[in-house]
Amino acid sequence: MARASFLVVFFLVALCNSRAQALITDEEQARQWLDQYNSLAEHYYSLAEEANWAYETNINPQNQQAQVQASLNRDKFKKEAYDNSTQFDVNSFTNETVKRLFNKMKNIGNAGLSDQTKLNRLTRLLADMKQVYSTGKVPDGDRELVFEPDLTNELANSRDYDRLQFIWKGWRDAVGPTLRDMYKEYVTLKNEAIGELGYNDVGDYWRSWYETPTFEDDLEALWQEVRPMYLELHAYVRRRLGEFYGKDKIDENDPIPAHLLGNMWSQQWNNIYDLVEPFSGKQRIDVTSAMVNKGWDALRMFNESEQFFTSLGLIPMTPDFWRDSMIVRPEGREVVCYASAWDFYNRRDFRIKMCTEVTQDDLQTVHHEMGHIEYFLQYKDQPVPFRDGANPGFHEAVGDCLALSVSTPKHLKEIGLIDGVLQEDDEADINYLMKQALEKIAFLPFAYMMDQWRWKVFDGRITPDNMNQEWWKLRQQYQGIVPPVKRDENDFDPGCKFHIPADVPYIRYFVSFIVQFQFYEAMCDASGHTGPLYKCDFYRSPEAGQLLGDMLKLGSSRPWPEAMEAITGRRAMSAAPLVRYFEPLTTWLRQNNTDSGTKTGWTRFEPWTSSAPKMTGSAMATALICVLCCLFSRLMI
Ligand code: X8Z
Ligand code: ZN
Repeated sequence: MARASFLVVFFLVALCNSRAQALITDEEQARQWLDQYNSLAEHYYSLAEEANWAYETNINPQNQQAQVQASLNRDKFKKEAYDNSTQFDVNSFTNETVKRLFNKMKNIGNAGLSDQTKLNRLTRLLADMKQVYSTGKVPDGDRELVFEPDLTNELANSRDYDRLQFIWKGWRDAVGPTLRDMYKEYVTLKNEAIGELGYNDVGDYWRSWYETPTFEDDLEALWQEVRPMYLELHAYVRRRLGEFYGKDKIDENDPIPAHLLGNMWSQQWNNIYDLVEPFSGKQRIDVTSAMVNKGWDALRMFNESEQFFTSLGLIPMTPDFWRDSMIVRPEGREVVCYASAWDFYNRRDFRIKMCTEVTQDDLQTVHHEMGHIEYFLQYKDQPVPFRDGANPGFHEAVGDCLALSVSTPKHLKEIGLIDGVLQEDDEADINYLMKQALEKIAFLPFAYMMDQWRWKVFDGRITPDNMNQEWWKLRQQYQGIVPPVKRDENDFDPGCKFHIPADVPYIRYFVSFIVQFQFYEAMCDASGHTGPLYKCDFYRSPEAGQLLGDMLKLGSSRPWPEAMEAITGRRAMSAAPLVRYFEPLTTWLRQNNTDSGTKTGWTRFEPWTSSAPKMTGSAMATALICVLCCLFSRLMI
């Protein structure tokens, strides 16, 4: 604490000295100021992260209070630093890096809120929303189901229509209504904070991180490019689900009921691979049971992941990482289970927090999180404002890119999760690509619509009294899904997805799922891979590792197209590698849908109602006759 007050005084004195003067043009003075800023930023950021870690790994009122206080201290520092940075005449500077550092300093987020009472309230609200989400439970007889692992597992594994519906609705009842009013207040306060920074609204601020004037148009173009693949996949899955659950439950022209896709938000569908497998009787490509049978545990999964990173010559996890990370759900205390990776901004301390289960899904997530840590490690010596992804999508893409290599049957065999001789024929390939598509292609419209919804909430196109209805309109429009039970405005279904109450923007994942295939293709080329892209495993390729590592080291010191160029040789985001990867499956799906007379797309529905059985033809005819009779009898009178 003594150190903290000393630093505050030191910092303020240094800055106040310059306050009375005209704008400072001396670049050397600016550099010194930045150095000083950097060590203070490390100090306040790491204290805030420590307190946040303590809270999220042990939710209780004392830890929440300490977390809120540390966050407010950091915000106070950020605001003062930003205010004082305006003493410099940044436009007169010649050094691009110095200029960029000063510009990054404007990104102070909630700290922009000058009314302290409101900032306190917003900070508390954020902690409370996370708590509501993380401690939500679904009563089930004499049990209480927690989200991870109970609800996640049931959604993934149950094939009972009614049980799935119970779980799906139960989770939404458990947290949605409580979060609804909190979220409205959050939107108002957060917009006010961001407004003070000169942005139109929070969405405008979040999008600014991509430094791309045409960002929204670029995203729409990418979506239009991949949408035809999604429509083929959607139509195929809908038909197979109809065959399994019955045509009365899933009509061939309708959106799919949201609870049948193996995931609480229907965001990734790989858990229902068994229901939609193209060719039966082939080698198993779902390795969850192999992991369990071979006695894998969370530590083994983390070790395997690190081994993959180091095989590329990338940086291993640190001793502190292994000592301080939380990799399984602890007993006897509430925690935020949602997986996350943490940079404590002291160049030493990096951790993962995850309630790992022994499943293939979680093995993917372990790689995902370790990808974040690898980025942290690579850019740790950059100044604090540059300790970030080239853009947020890049950060999300690193671990997933490596996992594309890990998930190849070739690699799974290498690490002992597939036994016997590898089956390599066209049917086995289509099965594999289907599994990948259920994870990667199914995700794209979800990742796109999440922030379409939020941007509209923040800029007022969606008003507080129609948040849920508009959510379901977008869910139907992009994903072609409908709720299995009636929804109304007392529900708050967006709040039942972690990133919404947790204040984490989501478009980063859409970007990630596009660019990870660009990174993957570049690394495959560097490793000397030839043949179909989806067969590439760049395990033990120092060339692939070097290419990635060089890009990660840049952090956010350069605009992202330069980072993209460093790894792929091209500056733009492109869906071409993803389209190439899935090409054999896309062709197969088109053919299969045509041959089976399966139509793509869906007819409109009242999305805020439900997918409950519809009026049959005869009921419709009876209703029509009644109306006509009624009209006729009126005319007669
Ligand atoms: O939230 C995550 C990571 C943490 S950054 C586990 N992901 C998104 C999600 O689960 O919704 C990874 C993929 C998409
Ligand atoms: Zn992530």
